[in-house]
Amino acid sequence: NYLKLINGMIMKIDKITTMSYGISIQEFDAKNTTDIDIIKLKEAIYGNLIVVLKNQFLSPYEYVKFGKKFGQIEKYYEEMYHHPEEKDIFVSSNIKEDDHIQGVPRTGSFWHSDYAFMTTPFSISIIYPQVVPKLNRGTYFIDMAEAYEQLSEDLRTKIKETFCEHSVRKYFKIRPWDVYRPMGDILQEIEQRTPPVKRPTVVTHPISKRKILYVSQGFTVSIWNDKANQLDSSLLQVLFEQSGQTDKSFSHPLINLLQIEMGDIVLWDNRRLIHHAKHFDIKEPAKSFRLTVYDEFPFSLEETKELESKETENCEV
Ligand code: 7UC
Ligand code: FE
Repeated sequence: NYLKLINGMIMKIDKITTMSYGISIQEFDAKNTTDIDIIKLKEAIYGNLIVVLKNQFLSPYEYVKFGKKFGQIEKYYEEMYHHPEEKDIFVSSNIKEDDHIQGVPRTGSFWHSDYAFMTTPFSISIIYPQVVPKLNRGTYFIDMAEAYEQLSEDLRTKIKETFCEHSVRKYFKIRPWDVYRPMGDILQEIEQRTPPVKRPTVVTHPISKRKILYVSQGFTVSIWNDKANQLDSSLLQVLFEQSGQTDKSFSHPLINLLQIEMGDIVLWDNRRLIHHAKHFDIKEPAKSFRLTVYDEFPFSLEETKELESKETENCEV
């Protein structure tokens, strides 16, 4: 519990005591931020993994304006998730308004990091709950840098110089206009628009320099050695188990639950954390606005090296 003065703004910063990481900030105004505030907030995200800004009441427009200060906003590639006015906002909702649902219900109810199936996953994810369920509020998180650290020496050696493939295919949501379309056509469309991407099984965070076990049950579909031979899927299964992703009771020591309440804006390090939305079968109204941002850093240090070696290749020609 301490007070910090940033450019005249007084903020009360607390550790989130129900989790093993994360901070919450009181008396901060997301409508009136300075460049220094944003730099400090970004440092806080990379250092604490999760930052919750309390008591924020922003319009969709103001929320987007706030999000843009963290970097380049990327709107979701599927438009059925878009907010009707602010297309940059991804809407997760199960609430019928004027006879239709805005956005998509029950999103992210599986272990994943946002856009892990795309060439460049987002750096920072931001969520702003609009309707908070009374009972099942919150999101589960796993710190995949910690998960890497806790692997046995043997496993760490086994996954050295391996790659994983990530795809959205298991969790692609059928759109209203897909009704009556043959399944094969839909599957083909998914593979064409979002072909699986391959990246090292262990990636290094460009700022914190921590090694991250980059696998998630939702999106990681296969594991390969450096000679492009596919390895037995049991290896991937062990990585899911060791990192806590197969624990259906969510009591694995690596799993942390973030509780949310109205007025919270939650920002997290999407390179390092995987998350799992907490939705239940009981039909409780829930609605949340998400923004996703690219910061000024490459996705990983491995990616930087890859780019550098490509550049030297080009020079040699
Ligand atoms: O509907 C969903 O759960 C969305 C998911 C497939 N993708 C979220 C993302 O940003 O990767
Ligand atoms: Fe998500």
